[in-house]
Amino acid sequence: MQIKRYEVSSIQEAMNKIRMDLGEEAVILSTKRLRGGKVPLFEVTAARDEKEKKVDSHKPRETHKSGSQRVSASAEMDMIRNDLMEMKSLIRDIKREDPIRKELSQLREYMNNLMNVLGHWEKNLFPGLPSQIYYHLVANGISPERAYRLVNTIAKLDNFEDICKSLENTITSSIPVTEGRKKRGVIAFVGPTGVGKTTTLAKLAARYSMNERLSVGLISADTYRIAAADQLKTYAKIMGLPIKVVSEKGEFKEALSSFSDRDLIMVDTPGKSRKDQGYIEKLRDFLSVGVPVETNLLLSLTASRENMLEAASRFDMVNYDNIIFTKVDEATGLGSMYDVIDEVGKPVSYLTVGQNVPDDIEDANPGRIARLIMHQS
Ligand SMILES: Nc1nc2c(ncn2[C@@H]2O[C@H](COP(=O)(O)OP(=O)(O)OP(=O)(O)O)[C@@H](O)[C@H]2O)c(=O)[nH]1
Ligand SMILES: [Mg+2]
Repeated sequence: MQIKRYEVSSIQEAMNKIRMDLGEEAVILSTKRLRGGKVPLFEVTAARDEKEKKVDSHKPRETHKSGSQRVSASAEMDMIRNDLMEMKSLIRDIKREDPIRKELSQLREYMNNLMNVLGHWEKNLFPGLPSQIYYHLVANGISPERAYRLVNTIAKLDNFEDICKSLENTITSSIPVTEGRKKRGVIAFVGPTGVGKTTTLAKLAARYSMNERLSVGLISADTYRIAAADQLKTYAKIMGLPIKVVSEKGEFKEALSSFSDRDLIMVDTPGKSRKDQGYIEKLRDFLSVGVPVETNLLLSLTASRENMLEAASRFDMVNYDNIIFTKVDEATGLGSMYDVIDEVGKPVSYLTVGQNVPDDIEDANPGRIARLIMHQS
């Protein structure tokens, strides 16, 4: 075996040198980013197996050519994988201090997906058209496991568009949505910080009170942060709706009975960090007031799939009835909705699609959700 080491400023430069020195049969043994220096520098080690070359040279020309292409493709794959590893470790290093943690974790998840795709690619799980569909689904944010499962359900069709259409129908029939909008009673909005609870409540309050002419009362239980309730108070004032601010369960019960003449009572709850021990238990206890409370869990699609799944499982304890996906307009990788819906099994009640109150909200519709999952729009 002939082994050579190169110091290069780009992976492409390494590939060119390796091809020239060692030929197409060469394989990459390792790539390493050298630290220090003003320009990026990589150390690439490549090798060529002399024995294999001799044997190959006796094979017919055509076979030898396709063998070389395969080795070269696998060498490039090694390069890509090493690059991704390198990027992942760099991200891990800076993640500890960096304020843009969320974006980095999304980037890391994206790279994990890529790694998975490369893994499946190498194993050649789906040759031909199904593999294109598989990459399409994973690139859209569906987890590799669920993409694999979906690809296994596809009918024997022979073009990409037809297969996508058929998968879209399969997904449409698997999306549960809330049947019949609530016109009376108590509706609460729960979820992680900043997902859009207060804004979504305001959009729906406007819709119910103005379009459907229902009498609506608002309750803000968000007294954790200074002036947190002011946001909802402002909306209430604009819409001419009564509002009560409550900080504990007794006050909440009183507020509910003072609104007993109202068709609909909408309750805003505070978002709290997941590090806040006991918060979900307190929330569950707070919402157990002896009257049915329809609870909506809000999940922002700008969060990673893992974050959404983690939040869905954390809020399980409050036994929420519906999911509202927020920030459709800002998110990429909307396929992650498929994982959440499939995992959680609760109906989706609304999608929110922007910051404008009251317009940027839509009733959940299975066909629309399936299109977002498959085509992102
Ligand atoms: N792009 C976009 N932004 C949204 C959407 N819904 C809410 N927002 C924005 O998200 C930010 C947070 O919204 P809030 O309604 O305050 O979120 P919250 O869940 O009540 O936040 P906390 O009470 O702090 O936990 C605001 O800037 C909203 O305008 C949406 O559908 N799309
Ligand atoms: Mg809020």
